[in-house]
Amino acid sequence: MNMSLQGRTYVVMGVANKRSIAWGIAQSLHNAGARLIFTYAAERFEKSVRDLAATLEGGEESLFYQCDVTDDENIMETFQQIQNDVGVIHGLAHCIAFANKEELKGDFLNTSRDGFLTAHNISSYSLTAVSRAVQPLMSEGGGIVTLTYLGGERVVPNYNVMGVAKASLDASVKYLAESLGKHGIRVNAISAGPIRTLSAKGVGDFNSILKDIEERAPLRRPTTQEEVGDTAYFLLSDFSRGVTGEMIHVDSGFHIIG
Ligand code: NDP
Ligand code: KAL
Repeated sequence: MNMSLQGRTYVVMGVANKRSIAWGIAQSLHNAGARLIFTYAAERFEKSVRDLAATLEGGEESLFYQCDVTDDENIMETFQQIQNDVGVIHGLAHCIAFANKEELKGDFLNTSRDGFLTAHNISSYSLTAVSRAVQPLMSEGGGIVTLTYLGGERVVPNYNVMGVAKASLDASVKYLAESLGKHGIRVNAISAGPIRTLSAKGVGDFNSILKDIEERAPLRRPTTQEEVGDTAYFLLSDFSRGVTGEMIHVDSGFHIIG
């Protein structure tokens, strides 16, 4: 078996800028020879995504589509267009989450109905919606990977409604793995340690969270985009062909510490 992804095409959803975890995944897949398709939600990020892809050798072959995961019609049109343009897809990386800023501080008890639904809609349900849309394109089988965080398994201060949405996402991974297994499609999650991205900006006390990782995580260092990217590459390659419904922590081992 070889680790090359030459001749394969992957959809990467959620590159906002060069710090995005999705960008780390895109780089790892690209280095393995994959052809990439990028989707972005906000038009304001289109240029950023295109400019980044252009920095990849042969990146001019990449394709770009606008896809807002709150809009079922937009999702269907996007994957219909991808099917028309490229035909078969071998995998997808879902790197999308959102909660209103005001829900990401203070007491979880004060979570509003609207805030709860928004977080779950974008951060959890979107995986099911996108998996359903991509399934017909994955006619040769393949992998779907999503990104989760420890705050879905334990209470992490300020993560609040996003933790509940991640718990729902984590359960969705298992149910989707069962639904899609018969089609040769595997569904897995990577639980990443804290990485300073645009989403992480301005929420919580990121510095003290990182300090804690550096002091207490078994590897005594923060998680990098590249580490997550390479694990996504593994999960989207044939080397993980027996793995589905799984969550792999790429977090310097922090999750084992009590
Ligand atoms: P980024 O801010 O780089 O990426 C978040 C992405 O979510 C953006 O590209 C954004 O696109 C996209 N998004 C938000 N709303 C929508 C929508 N309605 N439709 C489509 N896309 C949308 O942050 P990260 O790289 O940190 O986040 C990626 C994933 O990693 C998230 O699931 C996050 O929870 C997870 N994660 C992050 C960790 C970290 O420490 N950074 C740790 C563990 C998990 P746009 O800007 O175009 O709206
Ligand atoms: C405990 C941690 C500290 C931070 C607390 C909450 C983090 C929640 C993540 C969530 C995705 C952040 C947002 O939705 C931010 C949003 O309200 C405002 N930002 C934006 O709209 C920007 C412009 C766009 C690009 O962002 C999105 N998401 O669309 C958690 C830390 C330690 C780990 C993290 C950051 C986990 C995670 O899930 O991201």
